[in-house]
Amino acid sequence: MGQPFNSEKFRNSLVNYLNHLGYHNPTTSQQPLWQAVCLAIQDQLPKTSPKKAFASRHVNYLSMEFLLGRLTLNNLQNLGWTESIRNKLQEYDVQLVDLLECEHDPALGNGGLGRLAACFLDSMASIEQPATGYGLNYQYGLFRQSFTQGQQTESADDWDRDHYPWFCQSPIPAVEVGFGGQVHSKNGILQWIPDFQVIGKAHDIAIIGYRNHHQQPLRLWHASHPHPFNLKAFNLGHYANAESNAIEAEKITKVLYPNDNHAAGKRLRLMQQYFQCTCAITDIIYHHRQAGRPLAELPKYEVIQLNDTHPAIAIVELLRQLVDLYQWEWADAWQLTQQLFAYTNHTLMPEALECWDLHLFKRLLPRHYQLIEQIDAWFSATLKNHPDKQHYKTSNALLIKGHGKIRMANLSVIGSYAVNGVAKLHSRLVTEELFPEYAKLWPTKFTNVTNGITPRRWLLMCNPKLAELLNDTIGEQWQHDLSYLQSLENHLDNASFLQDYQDVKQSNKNNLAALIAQTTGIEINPEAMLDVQIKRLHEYKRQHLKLLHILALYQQLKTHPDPNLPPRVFLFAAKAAPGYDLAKNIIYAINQVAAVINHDPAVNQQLQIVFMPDYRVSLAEKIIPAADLSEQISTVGKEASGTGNMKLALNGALTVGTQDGANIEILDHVGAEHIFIFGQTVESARQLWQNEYHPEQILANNPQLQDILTLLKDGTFAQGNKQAFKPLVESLTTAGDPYLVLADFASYLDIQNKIDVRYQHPTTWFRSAAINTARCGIFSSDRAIRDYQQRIWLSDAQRIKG
Ligand code: B1N
Repeated sequence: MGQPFNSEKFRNSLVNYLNHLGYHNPTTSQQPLWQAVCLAIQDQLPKTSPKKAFASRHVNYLSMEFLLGRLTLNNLQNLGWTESIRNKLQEYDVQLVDLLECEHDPALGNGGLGRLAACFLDSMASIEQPATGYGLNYQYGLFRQSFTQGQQTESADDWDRDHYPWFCQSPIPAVEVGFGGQVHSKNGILQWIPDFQVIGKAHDIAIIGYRNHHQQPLRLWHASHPHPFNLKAFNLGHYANAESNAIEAEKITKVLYPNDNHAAGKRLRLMQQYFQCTCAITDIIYHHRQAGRPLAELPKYEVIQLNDTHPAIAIVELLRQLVDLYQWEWADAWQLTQQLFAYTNHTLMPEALECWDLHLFKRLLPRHYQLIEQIDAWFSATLKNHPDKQHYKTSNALLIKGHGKIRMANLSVIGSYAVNGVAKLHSRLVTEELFPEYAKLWPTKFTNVTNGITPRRWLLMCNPKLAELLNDTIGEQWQHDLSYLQSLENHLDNASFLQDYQDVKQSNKNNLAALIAQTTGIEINPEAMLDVQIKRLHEYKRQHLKLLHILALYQQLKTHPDPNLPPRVFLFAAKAAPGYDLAKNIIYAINQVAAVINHDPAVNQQLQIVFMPDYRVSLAEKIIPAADLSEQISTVGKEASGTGNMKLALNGALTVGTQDGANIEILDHVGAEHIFIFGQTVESARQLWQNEYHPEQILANNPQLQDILTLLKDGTFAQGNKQAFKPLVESLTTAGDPYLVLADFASYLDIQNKIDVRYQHPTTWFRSAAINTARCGIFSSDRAIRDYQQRIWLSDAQRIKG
């Protein structure tokens, strides 16, 4: 049920807001009109949600990233007001679709991890799991990307947070956050006197549940300085110091670090983390006490879910507040802390596992450093009677003084009562490879919760034609419970349903073709197979393996034209971290190859390549409904889960993928006939890594591969410049490439040939596509949240181990 919409009230608010913004009629320029419409919608939202009896504790979801994407249509849809607003605007000759384009994506995240947090907020509000999201209100989100002669150029993503209309009033007290300074002992009591203070102010966005009159906050903190500058320092004559502290405060929430699966190790990042954690912990304790509850009952009512280790300092901050501010005994405080936190691990990649430099940490957070030493000592003490004590200590301590490091993953495991990975394979590797000793010490701590995606944004909203076909075929129940998609199985032999399904896909492809023409100038063949790889650019995701496939086809068509090869459009969209040179070289190579192939009449009827710039949520929403083939070709064991794979499969793209992350579970659900799996297994890859991987031998035995690499080396795609793609080519062959690209090359080409054959039979292809939709209901984030409830968030007695 949607909420009642008051058309008269909406009209009045709209006119008021426009007047306020200095405009006098609704047909005014689109940007202020969009703002006024959103504000007028907000006016009708109830200020509080009805109280209900809840099955599990209140969840505090701590994440450095929330990749929300545009909220306007999402909110309208969840409220059930889309049609009312569309009609109302038409009275003024304004089209809702045009207005929606005014919203810049709030891009406060890098990729999968941040987007997962946003899907979880939607699901928690929709299934009424009480929750607050805690994050940072960055002034600049993930950089915007454009291409200059094929090379990535970055620019600042100013999303104009000060005028974003979906922020709402939050009557939350500001928080003081200290940095630096010293710890003094006064009458036996330790006192941390920070060097400087920063003020955290809460900015709330209401997360609106799906048609349930329910909403709850995403609380984003904004850092500012308490005074124009540090008056004390100023009065003492330390002018430069006073000024620099003030500037530093503003810097904390200036910009999102643009790294995905990589820890930068920078001081400012540590400041961001601590700032966020202190604001969140202070707020959680404040509300708990406001409700008249004793601190000791925190774990009875609250749980704190850590979205990877980025907010792990919250563990130490809670301990500090209990010991220093509330004068708890250390042991009691530590016991309570361990009952409150749960940690989700999202990566096994060594370069993404955060380790803080001990000296940096100690200078910025001297009191927290002492507490970490105490936690470390506590951990050693728990091993007192362990037969393998020494080994356990050295491989699992959170402080490694010899290397001057603090390991945040170790802190997270030790400080939490539950630890989960994000897909079955990943969770297995978390216990077998990342934390084998902890898993032996505390076997019940570890569990799996496979990721999910919200079907509201990733089907209902982004693919309205498919949603309508589903409504007509199986009714609307799937919108509330995605497992109802199973009932599509009854229609798979119905030729007219399959034709409609195919027509929906074609219509989505036509729309995307128009957008591609508009943004890149490339006229794609909308009838061709649309083969998409859309995700962050990273060697482990292997966009360069896709490039090798394209070059193989190019080479083949140049030497042996084959009119039977079905035409394909290869669509890439990906941002590379600004400091990741090899990733940028891969982007450059794809763009250069595209420029040549798209203009070569010998091949461009069958091969077209498009690299759409500035991949973001709102672009994904346009690509996913149109895709035929979903590339999920990461090196096995490296992609913790993936969530793009789920979005594409749900929208009827067939997957070509390795046995990695959640691909394996997609395979389990859709069945081997309806997915294309290739490449190494975790076990065979493990052997290659151990001793046997020699890419130069693979190359020596494969003339086709030699020809392809020659094309990249002889200047064919770079106006004669033989060095243009040197970093890329060298990564494939020298020093035994850890991403095993050449090891999977032959089997990748092989499976791609099978895909070409299958695509030539549209009835079988689209039947498989519809089967993917029917069988992917399990990947709803509503299901994931229910798994969290049962396996992690319920009280200890009620928990079901996954
Ligand atoms: O988290 C997603 C998974 O689906 C992906 O497989 C995984 O790669 C992704 C440091 C990360 N893991 N780690 C990060 C992001 C930012 C950063 O600064 C690491 N992202 C993932 C959701 O589970």
